[in-house]
Amino acid sequence: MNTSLNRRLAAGTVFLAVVAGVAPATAAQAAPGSTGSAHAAPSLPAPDDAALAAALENTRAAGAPGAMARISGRDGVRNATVGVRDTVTGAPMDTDARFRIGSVTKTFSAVVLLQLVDEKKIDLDAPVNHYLPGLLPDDRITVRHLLTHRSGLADYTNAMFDDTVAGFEAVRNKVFTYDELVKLSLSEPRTAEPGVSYQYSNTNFVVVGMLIEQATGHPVAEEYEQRIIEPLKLDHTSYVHPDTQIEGMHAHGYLTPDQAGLPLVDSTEQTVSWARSAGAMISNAADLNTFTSALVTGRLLPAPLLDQMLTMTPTDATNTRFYGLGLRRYDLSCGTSVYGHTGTVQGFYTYAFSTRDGGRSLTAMANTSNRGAANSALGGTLEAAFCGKRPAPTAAAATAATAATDGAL
Ligand code: REY
Repeated sequence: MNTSLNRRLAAGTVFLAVVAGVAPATAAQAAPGSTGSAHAAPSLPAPDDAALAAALENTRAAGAPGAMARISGRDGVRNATVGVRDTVTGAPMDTDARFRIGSVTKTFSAVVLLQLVDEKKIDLDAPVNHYLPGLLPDDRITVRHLLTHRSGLADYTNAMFDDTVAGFEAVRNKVFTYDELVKLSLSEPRTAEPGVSYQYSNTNFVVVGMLIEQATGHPVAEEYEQRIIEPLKLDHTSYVHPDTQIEGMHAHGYLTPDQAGLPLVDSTEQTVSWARSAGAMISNAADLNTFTSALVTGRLLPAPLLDQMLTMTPTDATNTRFYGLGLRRYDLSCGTSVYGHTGTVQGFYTYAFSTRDGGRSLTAMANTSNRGAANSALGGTLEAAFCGKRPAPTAAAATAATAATDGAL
């Protein structure tokens, strides 16, 4: 292994490559069709390479072994990386690397479910118990409540991962049935009456997986494959539950223990059975950009169902974060709205978002988790990619820059 490369990587050098020619971005972002309550979008600022590099550097400085971002769209493709995808071999982070996308899986599950709605196999406003008799303790919980995180079903993963490393090791090789996961949720009090409030819960998308399997008679893997992966030629995307490996060139994921000073845990290999249809997919940045842009441009769903998916309610008091049906909307500082999902699975943070017209998409990934500052810093790639804005330097980045300079002397 090239040790000077490693040293540069360790010092946080950001590698940035603009693959295609970049024309000034002037295209208005608004697209035909409903955007829920999104306001009219201004013209889209050009991405800022220095800002993208700074966001990744902040992520590394906050403790991620590596991070990457890929912007795709009508302005060309930009790739940026920092750090390593494997701390043992020192292999540099690579924008082609595959990784665990966590809850970006929810958007795939929502697309499949909405296709089944289109095929009249499922009604969005029917009770879940109509399709899965007796599964839930409340007949008022509808399919739409699941997709909007308004069922009130507790998220069993909070208790499961209360102790981060012990919780992870206890389930790393475990295979859960859907029923077992639902039972875990139902052993806790429900968080709200059906429909009343947004409460993010993995349980909702576990039940979505059950609905897909019940309505089609096939495993979700087959439905993802035939309805999304094959039509969009997402050659690096897979759902291999309960296999534990990530095939092909991939990033290793590093889980941060709760107690400071303990070594990172290589969490790359796991069944992700604790999440199944709520979070077990594997993909890469190019495929996720293809997926989010195809979704918003109507290549996966007919307009009425895409409109349903894009009908959003706020998830917090900032009025900049929204959730539709298995889809997030973030309103960025420059007035641009972007649509997609975030993911957190042990060792990996992901952001996968596209403008409403699909003209620009971003996927960003850091191979760390249980490290909130790194996740926030990685979120800075959204402002860089869609607003051309540089994040404020973080205290961690300033310290790391000083250390890197000292080391070079
Ligand atoms: C599960 C715990 C996070 C992650 C989760 N992910 O619900 C779904 C998502 C699939 O939204 C773990 N945190 C971590 C802890 C906290 O263990 N004690 O950060 O790796 O993507």
